[in-house]
Amino acid sequence: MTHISPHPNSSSPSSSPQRFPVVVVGAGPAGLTVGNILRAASVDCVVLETETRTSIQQRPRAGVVEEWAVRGLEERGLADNLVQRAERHTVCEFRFEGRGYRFPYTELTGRRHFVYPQPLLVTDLVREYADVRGGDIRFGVRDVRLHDTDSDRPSVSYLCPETGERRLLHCDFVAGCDGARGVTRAGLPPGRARQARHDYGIGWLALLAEAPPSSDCVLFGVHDNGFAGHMPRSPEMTRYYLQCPPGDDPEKWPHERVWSELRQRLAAADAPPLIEGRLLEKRVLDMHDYVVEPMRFGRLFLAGDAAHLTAPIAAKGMNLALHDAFLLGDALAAYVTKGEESGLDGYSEACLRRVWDYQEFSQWLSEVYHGTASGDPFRAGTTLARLRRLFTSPVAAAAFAEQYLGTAERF
Ligand code: RFL
Repeated sequence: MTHISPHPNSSSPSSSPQRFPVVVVGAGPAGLTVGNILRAASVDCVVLETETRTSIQQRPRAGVVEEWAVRGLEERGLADNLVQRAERHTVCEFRFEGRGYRFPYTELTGRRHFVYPQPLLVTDLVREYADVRGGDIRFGVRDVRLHDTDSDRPSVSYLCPETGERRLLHCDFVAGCDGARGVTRAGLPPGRARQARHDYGIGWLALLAEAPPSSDCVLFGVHDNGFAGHMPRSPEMTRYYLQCPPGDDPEKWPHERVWSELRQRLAAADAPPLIEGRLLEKRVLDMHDYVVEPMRFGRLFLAGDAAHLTAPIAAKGMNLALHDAFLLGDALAAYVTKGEESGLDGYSEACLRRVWDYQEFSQWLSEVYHGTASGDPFRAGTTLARLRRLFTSPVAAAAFAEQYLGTAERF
């Protein structure tokens, strides 16, 4: 957090300040959902985004949306395309010791996963916010800074991409939705926030293949060479993951090596061969999680990856971002339109209960995925025991399904 300098230098505002009840920093799923909820309640806000509209609409990332999150979007008028176009998944499959084991989670719970690529969801949310609900969104902003967020008169400033001038926005609240590399978390006053972090000590090579899925469902390959994942994204696109050393160079993974490892790690008797395709994305993710507590500091509220990162092990990050955004958007709207404070007061605690539950599940699932390749025969033994339990104990299967789908009633 900085204070605006009264001197006429590069960081002083060069046009008259504007005023908004809420400034939202970041136009990812979290920020755009908050913005849409505010616009629907006729609350004025502005969304600041460092990238261009085209760039955020094309960034390939998540794909799995949990059913409760779809309902939450639907209730807020944000899920028309998703409900029409998303694929419904009812089963996933673990492959280990050369065999495939299908896990029919819908049969156990009645709930499904929706598969809808994040760029499509972001495209829908931007269109609804900017083109339908008439929301103010400023793309390509630079050097966003927060000021006086622990006072009753916070403000946010940024450099305008067209003129290079610093613009100042006064507001009542700042929604920090700028993801893992944003500025809002970094601007927290030292000593006011606790950041818990967990490093898995492994990497995943994240791949996006221009190839139809090779199975009707998500596949998890648990193999001595390391984990491999197969995630259908659309009839033409499939996301794959390969466990690799953290910090590995994607250039060490040419086309032939990628497909050879995928074939080995996803092998199962009687399974059809993988359908190969051009690799459109190839990047190494170092697996780690963090959680910032609390998620509120005075007039600054963090949401989504800005507040907590969940390695994509259990496909939870975007779902948590949406959960935060529902609570924050509703709470801000209730405060601004009706003066109700309870939503804002309870925001951090309500979000963090689900966040910690999902973090714990990711950690548990990580051991299932990575234990056999750890080189430690003890961990390999317990990993296989966890897997076998899922397919022999109905109680263990029901508990896994609940966590996998995020359906627990209370967290
Ligand atoms: P985002 O999506 O990162 O959006 C933040 C936005 O803020 C902008 N920004 C700034 N704007 C203004 N000022 C600044 N200083 C700014 N700094 C940054 C950024 O440009 C961006 O537009 O955060 P948000 O909204 O919290 O959403 C979080 C999700 O994007 C993330 O959790 C998921 O993508 C995680 N994730 C998955 N989540 C799931 O629920 N299901 C999945 O299947 C799933 N698969 C994945 C994933 C993440 C992946 N990667 C790349 C880590 C697969 C992958 C490969």
